[in-house]
Amino acid sequence: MTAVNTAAVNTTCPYCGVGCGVRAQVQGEGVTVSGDPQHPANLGRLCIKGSRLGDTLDLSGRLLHPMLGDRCVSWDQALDAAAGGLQQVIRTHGPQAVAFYGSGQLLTEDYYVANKLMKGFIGAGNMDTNSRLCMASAVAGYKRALGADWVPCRYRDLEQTDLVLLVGSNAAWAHPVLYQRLAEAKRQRPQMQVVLIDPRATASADLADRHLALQPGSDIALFNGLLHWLHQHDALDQAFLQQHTTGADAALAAAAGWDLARVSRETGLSPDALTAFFHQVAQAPRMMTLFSMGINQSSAGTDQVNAITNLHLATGRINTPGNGPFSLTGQPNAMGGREVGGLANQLAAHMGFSAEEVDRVGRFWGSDNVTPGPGLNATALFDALADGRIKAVWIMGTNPLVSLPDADRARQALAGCPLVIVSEVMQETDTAALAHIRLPALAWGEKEGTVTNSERTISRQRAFLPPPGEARGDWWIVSQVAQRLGFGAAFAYTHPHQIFCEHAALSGFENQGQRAFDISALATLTQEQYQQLTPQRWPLPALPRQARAFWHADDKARLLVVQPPVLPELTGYPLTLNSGRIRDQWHTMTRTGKAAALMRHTPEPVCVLHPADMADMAEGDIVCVTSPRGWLLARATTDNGQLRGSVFVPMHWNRQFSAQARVNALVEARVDPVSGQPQSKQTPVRVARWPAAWQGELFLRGEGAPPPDVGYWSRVTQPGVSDFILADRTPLAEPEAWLQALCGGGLLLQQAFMGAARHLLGWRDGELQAALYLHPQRLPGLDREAVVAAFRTPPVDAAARRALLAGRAAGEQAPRGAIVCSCFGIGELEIRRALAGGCASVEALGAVLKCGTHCGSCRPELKKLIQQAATQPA
Ligand SMILES: Nc1nc2c(c(=O)[nH]1)N[C@H]1C(S)=C(S)[C@@H](COP(=O)(O)OP(=O)(O)OC[C@H]3O[C@@H](n4cnc5c(=O)[nH]c(N)nc54)[C@H](O)[C@@H]3O)O[C@H]1N2
Ligand SMILES: Nc1nc2c(c(=O)[nH]1)N[C@H]1C(S)=C(S)[C@@H](COP(=O)(O)OP(=O)(O)OC[C@H]3O[C@@H](n4cnc5c(=O)[nH]c(N)nc54)[C@H](O)[C@@H]3O)O[C@H]1N2
Ligand code: SF4
Ligand SMILES: [Mo]
Repeated sequence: MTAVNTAAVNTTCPYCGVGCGVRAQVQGEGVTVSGDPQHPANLGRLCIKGSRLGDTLDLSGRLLHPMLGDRCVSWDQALDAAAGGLQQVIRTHGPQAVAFYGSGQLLTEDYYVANKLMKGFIGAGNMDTNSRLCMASAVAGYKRALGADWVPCRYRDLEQTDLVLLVGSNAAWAHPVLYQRLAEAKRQRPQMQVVLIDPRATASADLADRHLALQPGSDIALFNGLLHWLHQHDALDQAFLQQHTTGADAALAAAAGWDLARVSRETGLSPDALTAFFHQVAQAPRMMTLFSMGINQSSAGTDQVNAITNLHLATGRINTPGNGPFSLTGQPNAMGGREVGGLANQLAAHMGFSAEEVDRVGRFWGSDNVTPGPGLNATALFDALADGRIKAVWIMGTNPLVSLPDADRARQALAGCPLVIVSEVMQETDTAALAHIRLPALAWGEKEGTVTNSERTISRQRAFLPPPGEARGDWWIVSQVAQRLGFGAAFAYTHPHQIFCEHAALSGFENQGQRAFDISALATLTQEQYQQLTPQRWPLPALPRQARAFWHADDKARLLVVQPPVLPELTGYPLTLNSGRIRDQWHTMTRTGKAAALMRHTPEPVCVLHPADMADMAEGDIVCVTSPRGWLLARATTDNGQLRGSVFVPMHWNRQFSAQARVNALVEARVDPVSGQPQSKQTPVRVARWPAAWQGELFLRGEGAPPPDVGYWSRVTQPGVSDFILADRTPLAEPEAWLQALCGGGLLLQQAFMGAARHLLGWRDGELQAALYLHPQRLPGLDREAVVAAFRTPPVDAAARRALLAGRAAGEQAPRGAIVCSCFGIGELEIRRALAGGCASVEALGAVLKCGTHCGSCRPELKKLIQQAATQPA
């Protein structure tokens, strides 16, 4: 790679909404990445995903040329085709037949241009984003309670609070740098209490003084019960309620139905546990509630958010240091999308669709075609694709055939759409496979623009790599299409700086302190100042404005009457499927799936069950999880921290990485009536053993080999090798012939029968071409890294060949086991040996093995292993 810049460049991490500052430097063929000590979000820290960014920048698999179908074409051809196709649909069927579906991972400048084109010039409201699956309920809840999409907290509040409720958030894995900051704050002030409210004992339980493993979907029961109890115990801030809120009487009257017995019944928590928690809340002088997808992704997500805001308003714990309801943003720029209006029910810059707002935005944009009303949100948009109302869709920076609920139906809907345009960085994704036109976008490290993190801080993403192939910034692509649609004058941008300044100006346009989002002070930045922009927290109005506590017209916040979700109960589907993140993968794996180091923690899709729910299944079995909508295959693993009756499956696996493991094939598109956000966390399912006739692992020389035709496969990323975990229901009759056929024949085979297992190595010209390890019932316990290394450096002596045939490393080297610490590649078995050798703390393990001493994300797992070693001595 050639650098555009060999000096260290300050940029922002493209993963989670913590929004860490990153310093990237091109050195030789690689890029070194470190935390930016000056950035207020992370003060130099990075988690494992951030530290491994350098591993995800290679160009393998990248979409580098515009494509029509499978043909590479010039930009002119592709842009003409996109614009011509859109124009034809608009002429024949009207603007309502067109939709854009974007992403919280686009840059603010990208979104702004797409939103302006769709809502301002094409003239329909159908511009939504994957934030609908993520932040929509938080946005709706904040708007209802506070009058604006206004996050009333910042990270440094964590150092000033007394009680932190982590609700539906596994921050240890999903917002790791923030979690480490919380851990540090607790080390400094051990009296600060942390309560985890999550059906599962996740890695975040590590920090918790109390874990409330409530029944899925029972958060409103808990918060209503708490509100009622505080009211009865005279622990509300009556003065604050009087002065700053309305709606308290109705909310308290509704909560009064939630006595301890009822709350206990609904949540599954004992009355003692509940009262202890209620006392804890009553006594804390300052309190923060950090919430994320366990709250938002519900058919009552908005009410759940408002159950939390009710609590903070009723106790006056908001708008002061160390207090407040804090929505942890998922994606790096979900907040930026909300600022530009990237949801179908927003127009732009925190404005909606009143006649006055439509007129104002129209005058600002110089368009008399601004959509007069909202458009279709994500699930409605796919409904409209299914029934043919939408005839052209442009998908940018999201992979909906993996991430949308009812994903198989979404696939059918997209397959039937006459014009599908996909802007992507990768050539093959589940969604891109159905595109008529694929447009190559610049990726992180190549693109320029801004993002806004969870605490409203706007930071620059900067390029340090040259544009590869013909890839272009998303803003450029959209502007080019807009110009071809005849809107040239409004889209004559040549640099993201111009877009940012226009966006900043719109935020202040006729604002007069009425709209929370105002960054008009940045509207006059020069290009040089934009290039040098340091992190800035909004609001940043050009004209001084009066500070406001809340954004409703009467300056008061609202308490709301909230109702728990109704969870579907279906005969034959006794378990609740919960889905979410694992530590080292990001969403649909298009980036993290490239890094072998990030695959070692969880190399294949898992289904986590409580031991009591295993029925006739055993740890390590392949299981089939079935809902009324669809099914998936994953490896069963048991965890005592899993709530009985509930199973957890990661959201990440997709058709590029596994045969049948998309969790959203099972999830029904039930949405919150206020926010339109789907209920991704509670799906009725059953789980049964998938009767594999054999299991095995196959290694083939060269990356990117197609998966073999078997019922279960899962791809494990490795350097230079295609590594598949396999299983099938029909026996593999002739493994030798099968392996020969996979490699085009001519292999010199070496094989061994190891008990019930059968191992085969295939050689050609002294080089290892293939390795196959088969077992009748279970996955052979291999040292994957040792096998992969043998493809690079063949074993030199007989002992080493024997070790390879056995699937082990040569010599005395003991196996490492599953990787726990990804930073230093330290495995579970190594850690267990160190524990047996006398290490008794995370610090001692760190001193001996280095594990847990870099990003800290594995520290909860280290503690768990220490506890296990203490309770079950070897
Ligand atoms: N490693 C990693 N980090 C990420 C991402 C990633 O893909 N990988 N994605 C980013 C994005 S976009 C997002 S949105 C965030 C999400 O961050 P989180 O919301 O923290 O992550 P999830 O794993 O989706 O879900 C959080 C927790 O909600 C719990 N939960 C499920 N049902 C309920 C319930 O009824 N009540 C309560 N109280 N809890 C429940 C789950 O058990 C789970 O532990 O992560 C961001 N960070
Ligand atoms: N069941 C279940 N479903 C869920 C969730 C869950 O917890 N459970 N979580 C939901 C949440 S919170 C989220 S945020 C979504 C995430 O779901 P998605 O948005 O579908 O996931 P990503 O893999 O992040 O998709 C981003 C795509 O954009 C591409 N890309 C990356 N950078 C760029 C760029 O600069 N430009 C362009 N044009 N493309 C780019 C990537 O290659 C990738 O294909 O999933 C949601 N779905
Ligand atoms: S915490 Fe989030 S923003 Fe920070 S380095 Fe990790 S993934 Fe990136
Ligand atoms: Mo998200």
